[in-house]
Amino acid sequence: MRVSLIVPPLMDVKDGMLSPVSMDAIRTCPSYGVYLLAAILREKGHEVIIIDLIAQGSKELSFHAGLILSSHLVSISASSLAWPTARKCIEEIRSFHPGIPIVLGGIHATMFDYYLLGTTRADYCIRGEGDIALPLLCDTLERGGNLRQVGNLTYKLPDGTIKRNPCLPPVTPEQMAALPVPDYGCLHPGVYTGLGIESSRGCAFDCVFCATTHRKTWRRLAPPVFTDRVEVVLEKVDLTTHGLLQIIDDEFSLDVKRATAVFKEFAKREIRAKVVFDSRANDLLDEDYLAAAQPYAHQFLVGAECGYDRGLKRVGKGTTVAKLIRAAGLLNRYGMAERADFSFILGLPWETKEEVLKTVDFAINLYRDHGVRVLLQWYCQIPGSRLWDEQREREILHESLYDDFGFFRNNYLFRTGVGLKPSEIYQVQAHIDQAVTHREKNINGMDMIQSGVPEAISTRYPDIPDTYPVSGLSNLRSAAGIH
Ligand code: B12
Ligand code: SF4
Repeated sequence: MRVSLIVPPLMDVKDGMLSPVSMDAIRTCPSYGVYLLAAILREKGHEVIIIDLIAQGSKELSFHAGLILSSHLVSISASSLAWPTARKCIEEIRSFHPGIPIVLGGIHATMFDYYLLGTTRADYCIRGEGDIALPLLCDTLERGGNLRQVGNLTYKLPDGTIKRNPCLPPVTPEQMAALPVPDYGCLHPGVYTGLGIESSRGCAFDCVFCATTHRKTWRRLAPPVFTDRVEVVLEKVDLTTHGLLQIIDDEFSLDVKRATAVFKEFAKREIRAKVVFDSRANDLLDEDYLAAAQPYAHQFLVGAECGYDRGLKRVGKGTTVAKLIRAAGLLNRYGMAERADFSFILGLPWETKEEVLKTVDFAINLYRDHGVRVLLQWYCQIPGSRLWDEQREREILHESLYDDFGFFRNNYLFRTGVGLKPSEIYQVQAHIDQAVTHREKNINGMDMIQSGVPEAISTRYPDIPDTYPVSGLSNLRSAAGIH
C-alpha cells in the first residue's frame, strides 16, 4: 500500500505569519520516529512518502495534494506542541479527500486517543510504539482484516463509537537491533543541523516534570550494534548543515559503562563524529566516561533542574547540588565545560521566588566557577508529566488547551504552572541581568547564561516598578470620595 507520513512542525504566529518556532525553527534533526517508521514500512514492501513539514518550514500541504490523494493511508505524527499544526493538516486533507484513512501517532495521540478521535476527522490512533503496530494496521487495511487484531490501535466505528485495543508488548532490545536504520537519503541538503540515531529507548527514572514516553523501562543496543548503525547514518551526514550526530535517547549514559564502551568503539573504528546527546550529572562523575567521550562530545545537555537539594529530591533524578558541582568541575578539567549545557527549570509549581533565586544563583556560580553553559528555563505545562497529570485530575488542565497555536504565549497555561507573580518574574530576570553584566558567548555564538522573561508574561504584563501608583478599585473609591 502507499502510505504518506506527515511530520508537522511546532508553529506560532510571528510578525503576523504562522511560522515554525522553538526547536522546529532551528531544525536540529529530522524526526527519528517517522524516518524509522518509513524504513520499516519500506522493508515490508509498502511505498512510503515522507512529507516533512518541519524541513519545509510551513504547514502547507497543497504541494503534496497529488501524493496524498493517491495514498491509501495518511499518517500524522505529533507531540503535544505540534498538535495544533497536525489538526490543521487533518482539516486540510479532509478538504480535498473526505474518505482517505488518517492514522495519528506519537506522544499526543498515545495520551489522548479518545479526545483526538472524538474531536477531529481522523480515523485511527496508534498508541505508543508504531514499529510493529503501524505495519500491522497497513496489512490489515490492505487485506480487509479485522481491526480488533491490531495492537495499540484506537479506532472509530461507523456510528462514532471509539474502541481501544490492548497494547502489544514494547519492542525488545533484540527487535530494536533488527530494526532498519532510517533512510536519510531523501533529505533536502542543508536543512537540518544533524541526523538522529537511537542507542536506547526509555528511561529508568520518572522525574516529576518530565513527559517522556517510556518511564522506568530502559532498552538498549549493545555498543557494536549501535556503532554499526551509526556508520550507516554517518554516510548521509554531509546532507546536514553542521554534520552533527544526535543521539536522541532520553539519557544516553544511563548505563555509564555502556556509554563509555560506545565511545571506545567509535575510537576503535576511527569514526569521526560530532555527537550531541543528553547525560545525567551523576554519570559525568565517571572519569572513564569523560575521557572516552571527550573527542566526540560536540554538545551535551545535562538536566540539572534545581540549585537546591530539596528541589532536586522532589524532582526525582537522584542527584544533589554537590554532585552537580563535582560534575561541572570534572568537565572543566577535561576541557569539556563549554560544550556542556546545564539546564535548570525555574518556577516549578511548588517554588517561591526565594527558591527560584537559589537555582539562579547556583547556576550562575556553576558557570563562573567551572565555565559550563547554563540554560535557565521557566517551567512549562507539557502533558505527560506527573505534575501535569495532578492538575488534569483536578480539571485545572485539559488536553483541549493544546488544540490551538500559541503554547508559549498562553497566559493560563503558564500561570497554572508557575506560582510566581509577574512582577517577581521580572525581578528574577533583573537579578540575572545584574549578576551577568557581560554576556559572554560560547564558540557557537550562544549566550553562556541563557535566560529571559517568558513570552506568556512579557506579552501580557508590563514590567511594573514597585512605585507604580495604585489604581483600579482604590481609584473608584477615591473618585467616589470614600477613603
Ligand atoms: C529527540 C527528541 C527531540 C529532537 C528530535 C525530535 C524527533 N522527533 O526526533 C528535537 C530536539 C528536535 C525535539 C524537539 C521537540 N521536543 Co522532543 N524529544 C525528543 C526525545 C528525547 C526522543 C524522540 C524520539 O525520537 N524517540 C524515539 C522514537 C523511536 O520514538 P517516537 O518519536 O516517539 O516514535 C515512536 C512512536 O511514538 C510512534 N510514532 C511516532 N510518530 C508516529 C506516527 C504514526 C502515524 C504512528 C502510527 C506511530 C508514530 O512510533 C515510533 C516508533 O516506535 C523525546 C522523548 C521520548 N523518549 O520520546 C522528546 C519529546 C518528544 N520532546 C518533547 C518536546 C517538548 C519537544 C519540543 C516541544 C521542544 C521545544 N521546546 O521545541 C520540540 C517539539 C518538536 C515537534 N515538532 O514536536 C517532549 C514532548 C512532550 C509532549 N507531551 O509532547 C518529549 C516527550 C520530551 C520530554 N521528556 O518531555 N525533540
Ligand atoms: S528528566 Fe531525564 S532522567 Fe528524568 S525521567 Fe525524564 S528522561 Fe528520565
